[in-house]
Amino acid sequence: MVAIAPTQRFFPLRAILALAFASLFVTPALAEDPPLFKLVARDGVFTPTVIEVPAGKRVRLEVSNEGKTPMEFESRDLKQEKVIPPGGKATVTINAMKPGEYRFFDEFHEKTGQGKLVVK
Ligand SMILES: [Cu+2]
Repeated sequence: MVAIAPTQRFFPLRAILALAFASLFVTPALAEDPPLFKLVARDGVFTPTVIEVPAGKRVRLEVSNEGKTPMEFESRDLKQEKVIPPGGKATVTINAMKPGEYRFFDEFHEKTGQGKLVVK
């Protein structure tokens, strides 16, 4: 049997706690997600219909389908296409864009489901 001095015995736990505490202050820069913008679709009605996002930056768009029917978030300008069931949501990442207006629509409710992304 090897006698362990109290200081030695307690050091590992203290070291682990110190490391855990220190890790709270480390900013994981690489894990940072692009800013998130939210869009709600409800059976052919987008809320809001216009979303302003910064130019030259990747952004994420969270589309929630709060309607009773499936919707398809689609944008030829943004090269996106995603079917979202009622009650579902999807997040699409949009690459850095030049200033301008980019149309999107709900392909399953195209008459009324229209909106645009204003990049500036
Ligand atoms: Cu489509």
